[in-house]
Amino acid sequence: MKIRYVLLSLVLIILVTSIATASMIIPANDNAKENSNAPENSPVIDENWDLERVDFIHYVKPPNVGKGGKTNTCYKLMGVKWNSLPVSYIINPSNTQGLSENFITSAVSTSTETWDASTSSELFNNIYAINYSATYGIQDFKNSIDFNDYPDNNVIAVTSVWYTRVGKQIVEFDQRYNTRFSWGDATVDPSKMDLQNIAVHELGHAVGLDDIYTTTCSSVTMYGYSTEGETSKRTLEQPDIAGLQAIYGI
Ligand SMILES: [Ca+2]
Ligand SMILES: [Ca+2]
Ligand SMILES: [Zn+2]
Repeated sequence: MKIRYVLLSLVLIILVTSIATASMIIPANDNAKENSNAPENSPVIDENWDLERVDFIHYVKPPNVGKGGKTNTCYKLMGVKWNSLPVSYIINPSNTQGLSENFITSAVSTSTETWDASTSSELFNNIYAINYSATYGIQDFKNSIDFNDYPDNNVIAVTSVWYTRVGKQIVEFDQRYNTRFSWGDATVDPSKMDLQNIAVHELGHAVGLDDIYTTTCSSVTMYGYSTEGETSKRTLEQPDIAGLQAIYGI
């Protein structure tokens, strides 16, 4: 996977620390291994804060998706969590597709509250910030969400999560929605990539849930593939809720 090599190269350039550590957070996803097209997560180590970073790449569904497989849970935990709640976030609504600020902030905040509604923990701050210069991918302890080009036609969105090596506390997430896709409300226009649908999925990573690639689990929100017109991820399925509650309580 090209991305992985780029990020690994970065690691090599920035520091000469052990690659062994870097590889330890690649999820041992047996189901994903069944599919040669399955994405791999790319860890990058930040030396200054003793943080680790993992990128979740959300792909368009490939023509031949996996073989399916056995799973008991249909959810997977990253093994990291926020200790300091609620999580505040910043939305940069700037986009070249004519999407209104209100449409974007509404879709994203509805998505954060979808997770909140399934645990008694207040995960996401009800109040979000809007900042037209917020940018994805900068480790600054600001949780930034933006719309911009991601140089891969198959990548719908990416969420980066930073957490402490010791204690496994999430300290930051950033998200980018790839403007190579045409975003919108798929209940109005099924040719669009539904923003709320993808946002709920991506925000699952922001709170500590991993992707699921098993086709028998394809109805869950944390299933790792999507297509235009899909809106089923707007609502959580029982395994998504079980995963969330395993981390943050009922
Ligand atoms: Ca909330
Ligand atoms: Ca950031
Ligand atoms: Zn994902």
